[in-house]
Amino acid sequence: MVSSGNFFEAIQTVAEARPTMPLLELADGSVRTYPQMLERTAQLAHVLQTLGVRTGDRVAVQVEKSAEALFLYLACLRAGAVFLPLNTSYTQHELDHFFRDAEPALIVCDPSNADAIAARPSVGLARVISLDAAGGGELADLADDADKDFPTIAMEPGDLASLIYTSGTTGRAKGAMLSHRAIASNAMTLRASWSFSPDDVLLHMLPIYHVHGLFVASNTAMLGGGRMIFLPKFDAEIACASLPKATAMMGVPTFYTRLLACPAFTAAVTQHIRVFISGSAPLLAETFSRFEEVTGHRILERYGMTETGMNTSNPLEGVRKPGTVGLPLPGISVRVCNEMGDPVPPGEPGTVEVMGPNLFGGYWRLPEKTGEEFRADGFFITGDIGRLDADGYLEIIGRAKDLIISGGLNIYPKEIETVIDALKGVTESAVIGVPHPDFGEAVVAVIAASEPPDESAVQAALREDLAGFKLPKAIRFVPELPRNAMGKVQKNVLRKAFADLFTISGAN
Ligand code: MLC
Ligand code: AMP
Repeated sequence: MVSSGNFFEAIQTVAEARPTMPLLELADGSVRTYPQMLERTAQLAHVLQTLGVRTGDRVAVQVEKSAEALFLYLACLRAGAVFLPLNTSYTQHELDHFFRDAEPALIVCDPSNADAIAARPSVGLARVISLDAAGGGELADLADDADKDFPTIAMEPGDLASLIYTSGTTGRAKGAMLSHRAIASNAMTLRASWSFSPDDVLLHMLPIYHVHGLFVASNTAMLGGGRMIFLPKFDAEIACASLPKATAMMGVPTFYTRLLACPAFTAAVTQHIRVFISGSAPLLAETFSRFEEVTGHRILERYGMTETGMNTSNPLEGVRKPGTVGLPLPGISVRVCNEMGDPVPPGEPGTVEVMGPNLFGGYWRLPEKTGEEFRADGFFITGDIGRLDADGYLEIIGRAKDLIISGGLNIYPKEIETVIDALKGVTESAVIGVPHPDFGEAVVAVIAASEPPDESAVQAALREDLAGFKLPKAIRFVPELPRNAMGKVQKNVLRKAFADLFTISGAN
């Protein structure tokens, strides 16, 4: 019985009804059962309390994916703490902002980074503790000695469960405040819409530091009472070997294009799969068609974002339209509006706006920014440009925000431009996304320079400050950047000029 607003209680209820069932099957073949999850999250929750983490305190976590890492997320919910996951490729420089802004009480990181992180002034009063890729380390050692029972902390539905940073157009990441209600409602909606049940085995190869792998995949599978083949990262050959044991897979479009390019990927390996789900970036209609030709499966595409969880989905039963992200999920309102916030007729493009119990509670300590992103009637302005067809299916056709999505990871050009512009000899730069056969979009830096620096010097400067996935896949030097009459850099002109930089033929 769910007795408070704590989302963990919903998972606990499922787990208690499955006293012997496996929850995770790991890369080494070992299994973690639902009861083991309950015991381990209890132990970890005790450790959190012992380390001084109180209700509402942030726990920042930058660790490799493992069963223990998933259990740490659940333990944070259980203990009423706020889970703050961080991409494992963030540099120390990037981490400073998260630590300063979120002021975590505890930072959990890989042992190889622990000393360096503890020495950062940005850490403030936070305690730093290690957890390694194998699920060992100081945190695990402390947990081993802790009690295996823990009374889950009662929470209000509106209380903060997780703080997930999403980059901003200004170059500063903003923390999206996600309540227990938002996470719970989205997980329950997805479980029901995609019919996740105890019979399901989800092939889970996504990172768990983002909404997709954490809330969409893990929460939905756990609420369904099924199990996950829980692997550290995506690898097409390993996916092909694992698919015959699975019933469902979730991934970003790059997973699907890489599968199609893998010789071991055939219809036979997919025959027990009931649904392939794609999201986080546009799935090209040609990938959808190729996938159907090879396997007979029509990939189910859905659409969401960190601030909202999932908003729309193509139906499990019924027509899945390629090139669309489907229909609004139950309980969620989706509209397409002009700049004034007035809905436009079907077929016309506009900004996608959403409202529902899935919405975040605003940006951490940024009330003004939060206010700018909401309409007076409570709809959230996503920054995506879309259009609704006559049947109510949503098509995402562009973005109003200056954002690149590469392999499902968001990259804000401003962050990269700031580093490049500071380099000697550089007049200014424009960072754009261009089509790429593997990543969907690739980062390209266009640099106007009086004395162009070496490409390697540009890359080295970027690597010093920024995570590897943000680095340009190509750099081009130009005499000057194109500008419109208002003096604004015309990134659309640059995108057109460099559209064929990475040949699209041969994709898939
Ligand atoms: C890694 N690299 C990338 C990259 N991932 N470059 C551009 N875009 C990416 N996405 C770079 C690394 O920096 C490194 O460069 C090199 O590629 C090899 O790194 P790797 O870790 O071995 O890469 P690989 O395993 O191939 O990873 C690619 C990937 C991964 C697509 C499998 O990025 C991935 O799992 N993406 C999923 C992201 C995700 O979960 N998104 C959901 C966000 S939530 P170098 O130079 O250092 O060698 C969201 C909401 C929603 O958007 O709707 O779901
Ligand atoms: P994030 O901030 O990482 O949560 O990324 C959210 C953004 O990813 C959305 O605002 C969209 O721009 C994009 N996105 C997610 N799913 C899809 C999809 N199926 N098709 C197109 N774009 C998507």
